Amino acid sequence: MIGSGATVGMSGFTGSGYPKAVPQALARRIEAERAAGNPFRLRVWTGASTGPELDGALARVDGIEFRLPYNSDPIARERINNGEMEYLDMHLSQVAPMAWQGFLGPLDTAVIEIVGITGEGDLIPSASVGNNKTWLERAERVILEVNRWQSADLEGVHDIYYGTALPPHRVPIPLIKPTDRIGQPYLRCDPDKIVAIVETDAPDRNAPFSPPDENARAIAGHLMEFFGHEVKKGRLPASLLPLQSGVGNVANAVMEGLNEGPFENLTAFTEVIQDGMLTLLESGKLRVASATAMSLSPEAAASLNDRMAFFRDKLILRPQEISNHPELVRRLGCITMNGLIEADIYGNINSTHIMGSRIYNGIGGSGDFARNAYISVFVSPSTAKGGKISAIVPHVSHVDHITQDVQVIVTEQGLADLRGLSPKQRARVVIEHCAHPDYRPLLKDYFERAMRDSYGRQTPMLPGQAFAWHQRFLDTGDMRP
Ligand code: 0RQ
Repeated sequence: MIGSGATVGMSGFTGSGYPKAVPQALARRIEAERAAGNPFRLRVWTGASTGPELDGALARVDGIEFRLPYNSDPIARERINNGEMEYLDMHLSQVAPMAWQGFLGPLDTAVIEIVGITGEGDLIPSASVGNNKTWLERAERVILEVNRWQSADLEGVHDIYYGTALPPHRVPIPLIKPTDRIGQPYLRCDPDKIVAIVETDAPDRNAPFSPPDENARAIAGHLMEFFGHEVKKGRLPASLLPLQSGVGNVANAVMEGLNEGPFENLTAFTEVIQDGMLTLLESGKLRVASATAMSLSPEAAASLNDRMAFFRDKLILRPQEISNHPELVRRLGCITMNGLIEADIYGNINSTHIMGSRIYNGIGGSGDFARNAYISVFVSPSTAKGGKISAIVPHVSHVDHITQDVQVIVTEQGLADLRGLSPKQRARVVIEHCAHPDYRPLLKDYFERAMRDSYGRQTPMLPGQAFAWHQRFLDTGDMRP
């Protein structure tokens, strides 16, 4: 059912709801074919990152020729950075429309994890929705994995919207509040396309989060103070606005900070529900979380499974083209909070590439949310690798979010509010409030020399020196002189 060179659309988003059995069987087949002298590689599309049984298993046997739109598997990451796998890192809201527009080529087979099939033949989605609706519609044939491990109480949590169309037939999406349900709880699939059903009983494998350290707590503290100030100034309501929180340890810690903060009646219009958001739902501070996937530590996933009856009316899982829809993010006025690899003094953000060329994960949904946010916040410790790397640099080595899409940067050192500031004003605030003391004088020195010697004074830059810190790290393993 899946031949060499096939394009396979799999379910799965940030380690949840991905197929577990078929990808591993494919990996064994790939090894056997290769041993028999037959090269066998696939093009793999998903919602976002998956788990070791999918990306890990296929990458280990070098079975992926091309991958989109997001990856966080370490083996696949290594293959990509060695140049052995082509990787298209995309805005997650754009994957389904681009597949429909025909921009990505044909889709041969969909392999989708579900929780069950109703008597009417509808599919009960699993712990993530991602691009499943689109894969089921676009693929020539469908293989289903019915996973008994997922809670049967997931039924009813999902809201699958079937009203999207291609231009010139597109209409507004009738979602007014994050709590709105605008679709149906089930995925549809033409039964004639279903060529196999596989039963599994296997957990989603998500990495545990590290407990919030001092830096993460400091970042959360600065943000809580900022939100309080904005409420006082009348620029935010007391219940804030719909929150989006990105992936990663720091983003998770910010959620925990909100749990200790004064804000009540919160809502989330986000992409993934991490442990911290579950805690907020449990405490009642958060009323409802709309997303496309759960992304939980093993302990939180087990606890959610046990207590799904409590959580189910507080969770809504939607297709990622809806959870991340730029028009909805702009209209709802989301407060977006995402992690970064590095920021520069002007407020450009690199979320994806180490030293400009090695991919870490991908842009994910951060671009969908940041550009369209009411307030776009980026959070990070001010240094990485024990202080050998500054997260605040003269110039980012790769750009994911341009300065116009970034309003606030927070590190453990402080918060830079960049709204309404020109590039030179931004640089002074970022250096003063966000940079680590080890690097602050070096950044000031660079900026002053750029002010003096730069070709122009709008965004002062010394092209020959802007990447000197990155080069020094590559040469010596430390950005510091
Ligand atoms: O690597 O674990 O090997 O030490 O990057 O860094 O500080 O733990 O941060 O977990 O919050 O992730 C940008 C990667 C931050 C994430 C990123 C190294 C650091 C560590 C992780 P080690 P932290 P977080 C919606 C939003 C893009 C997608 C997105 C991300 C590792 O937030 O993937 O936002 N964002 N999606 O040591 C070298 C630097 C570094 C560095 C950090 N400057 N140089 N290494 N690291 N800064 C959700 C979805 O889209 C699914």
